[in-house]
Amino acid sequence: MNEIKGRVINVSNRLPVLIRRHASGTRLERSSGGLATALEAGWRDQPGVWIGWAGATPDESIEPLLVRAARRRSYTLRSVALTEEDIAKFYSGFANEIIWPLFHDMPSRCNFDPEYWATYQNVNRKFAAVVAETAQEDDFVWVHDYHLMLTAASLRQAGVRANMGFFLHIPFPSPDIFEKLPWKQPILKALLEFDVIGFQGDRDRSNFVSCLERLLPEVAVERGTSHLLVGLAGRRSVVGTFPIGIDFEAFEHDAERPEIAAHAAEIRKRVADDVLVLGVDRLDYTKGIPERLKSFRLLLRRFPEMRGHITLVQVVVPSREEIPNYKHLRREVELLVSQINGEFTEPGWVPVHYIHRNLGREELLAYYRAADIGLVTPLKDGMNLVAKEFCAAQIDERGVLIVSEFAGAGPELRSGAIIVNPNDFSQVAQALYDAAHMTAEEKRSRMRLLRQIVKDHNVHRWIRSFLQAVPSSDQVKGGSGSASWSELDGATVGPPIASSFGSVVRVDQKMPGVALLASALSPRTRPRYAMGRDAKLHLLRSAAGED
Ligand code: ADQ
Repeated sequence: MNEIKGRVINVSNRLPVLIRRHASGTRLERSSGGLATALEAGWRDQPGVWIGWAGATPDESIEPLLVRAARRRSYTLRSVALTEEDIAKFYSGFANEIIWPLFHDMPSRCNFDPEYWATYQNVNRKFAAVVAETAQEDDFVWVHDYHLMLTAASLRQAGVRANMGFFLHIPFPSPDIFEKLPWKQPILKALLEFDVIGFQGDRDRSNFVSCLERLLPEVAVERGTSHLLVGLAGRRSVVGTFPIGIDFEAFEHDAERPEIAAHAAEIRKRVADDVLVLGVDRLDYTKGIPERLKSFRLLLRRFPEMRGHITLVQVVVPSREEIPNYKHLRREVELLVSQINGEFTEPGWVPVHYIHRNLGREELLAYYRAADIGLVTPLKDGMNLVAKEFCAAQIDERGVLIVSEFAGAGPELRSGAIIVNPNDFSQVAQALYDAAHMTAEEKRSRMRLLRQIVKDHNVHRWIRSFLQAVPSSDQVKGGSGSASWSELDGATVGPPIASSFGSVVRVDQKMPGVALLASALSPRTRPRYAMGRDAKLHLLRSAAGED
């Protein structure tokens, strides 16, 4: 990260802290959700600025609270003032009633209200105004997620010259879905104002490029084997794949603490010898919670011998409760839980334990440690960090991970996890049955492999690889002496290229799009993974290189 000459300015809809007003006064809380969890962990000890909404309508009490929160951090916090109307039409409206469902392939859930679009543009300008006040030319402005797709365009108009990157934490849809968006061209054009555009997976990146080719035929796309280079109206953007990770070491370290072990033992005592299946999600219709419950019900109907011997603990954190789709979901989930419990409960055994609240980190880790099966079955998900957290906390290597093929984590973890289609209840029920009957040896080899993958592809590597993809200003703006596109791409064919930060960038062959920083002085063995039919860990080959 020290390759960036100036500071990194993170910009996201929410700050990592949230100001909540209660009858008794104003309180600081941690923001929930995957983006805040990952970025907070990755950004610990890094200097810079984090710009975002503080979660409350602005007044004079906000600034002192943010100064206090920044004292325990290495970066400063700057808030963007949003009105209640902004929150309703930009956050709940455009971001979460249009982009969120559309990008998760659920267009029938969209509410294409034109007023939302006007507010979305306006709020993106508000964010850009705070960034413009803060950013200097040497800084790197890193904008996160679908709430802020227009900020680079506003910043360019305001004459800001800093390099800018954008990372989409959620999936990018195929052209047939994306083109339903009434504002598709302006959004694509605005995204191309960023110097680097990053996606969670290759499927997302390829969907984005297909949308460009269909909707903006004047765009030139050069395909390398790693990043793509996209040009429009004299500007060039690097387009890459950067799968997000977690702070593995921190999860592992905390999971080892004696009080977590004691708490996990307490949870296990409550379920006796039952197989403990764990689901942990924000209460969101993309996470496939009703489908998961139906699969569990099918398991109990199809395999009566499992009754009394398997328990599902489903933890949900309340989310976006002001949006109608989410209110209905809560009712649907709670009805299903009570139907399943009504159908199967016996003296001493309740099949589904339902927890509707935000768990503290200790409690969450204790559940991860206590569980025999992590059941992560979103209908569509950019990555899904719960799958990775579960593996990191499985220090006893006892657990089995079942993960959806439609989560970004699916392709990444397929060599050690059981991969399922969450819409195929029968397949999920069978996967649960198989996981419950897996030998201890197979579980251990699978979990060891998963933990190695999650450890290697951690959040620090994610940040490094994104920042290494940032081209120099000359390269992007195409000034005299600028690099050719194939040089910018860092293609695997031909010699390695010098990155803008004076390092040498190569491409990770296993995860195209992830750039590796090669250093002749500090070679490190990087294992390649594959799970054989006998579920033993095989190290296929090693490659020298430092990420
Ligand atoms: P999210 O949709 O929020 O993130 P996810 O990646 O699973 O989804 O992260 C959820 C986070 O919330 C996890 O860190 C988890 O521990 C925490 N969490 C969930 N339920 C909880 C509970 N009841 N109590 C406490 N904590 C809970 C978005 C995208 C994802 C992408 C991330 C990061 O939708 O696809 O992986 O950003 O890029």
